[in-house]
Amino acid sequence: MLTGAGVSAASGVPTFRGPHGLWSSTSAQTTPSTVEGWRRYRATDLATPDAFTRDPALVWEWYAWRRATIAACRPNRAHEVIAAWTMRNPQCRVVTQNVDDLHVRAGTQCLVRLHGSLWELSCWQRCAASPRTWRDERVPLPAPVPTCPHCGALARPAVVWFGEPLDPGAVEAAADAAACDVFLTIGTSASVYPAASFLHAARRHGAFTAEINLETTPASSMVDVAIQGPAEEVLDAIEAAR
Ligand code: BJW
Repeated sequence: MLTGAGVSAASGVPTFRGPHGLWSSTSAQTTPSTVEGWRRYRATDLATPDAFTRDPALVWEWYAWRRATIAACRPNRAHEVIAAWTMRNPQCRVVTQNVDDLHVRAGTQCLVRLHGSLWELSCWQRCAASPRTWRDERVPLPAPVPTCPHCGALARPAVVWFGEPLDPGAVEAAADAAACDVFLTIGTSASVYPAASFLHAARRHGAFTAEINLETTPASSMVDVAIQGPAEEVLDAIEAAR
């Protein structure tokens, strides 16, 4: 299955797109310590290597705010049901675009994290002395911008920004997971690639496909069954019916 920000919405983690998403409006004019404040910014102001080059402090402020928000969140029923499926069935694999760790905290097995983790950092200069990524769960982080403990250069969040390649191992594991009999796409706008392409791959493989989402997405017309509803309720009902 492929999951996106909608799976964490009921936990209080803001989605990116949609009416309540982080990138849904440019009109709010409050300080960026609230969702409304951050809505002034576009994806290209915050989630690209160019944005980080231009203003690392702004980008880090956004990530520090998201880390603080997410640290206060707990996995919801959608995470719990998905985790239970992976515990019961080792063939059930979860490919997530989410960087929030809530699938991990729910106990999900066989998890592929396509876009990295908000709780990991890497050296912006990719210095030879530092590991590829390292864990840093401090909330708040040292202001304004954390540095590489090995070379003193800027550290960056170990997430995948627009225009950056995904980890080849994660892409391979996701492609492997898409070679399945049943493929679910849950709580994702299905608008970001290559993540969205795994549904196409599953269809080519002959999988039965289903979507669970509050709204219609580009995936809705492609799947065998599109269920419109909140993931935490739909998954709970499916689990209760077993
Ligand atoms: C609920 C709900 C509830 C709410 N229940 N549902 C092919 C075609 C076109 C473009 C491209 C292409 N291939 C590559 C591109 C370019 C680009 C791309 O996809 N652009 C599109 C936007 C057009 N892709 C890339 O740049 C990727 N890199 C790449 O391809 O590199 C190639 C390369 C090769 C070699 C050298 C160099 C480069 C990288 C993409 C990285 C995406 N990064 C982000 C930020 C991650 C870090 C962070 O979080 O800060 O990932 S962007 C953002 O979008 C984040 C998400 O993981 C991702 C997907 O969002 P998601 O999860 O779908 O959330 P939303 O908000 O969009 O949707 C939420 C949904 O939930 C909605 O539908 C709601 O209705 C629903 N919902 N509540 C059920 N309770």
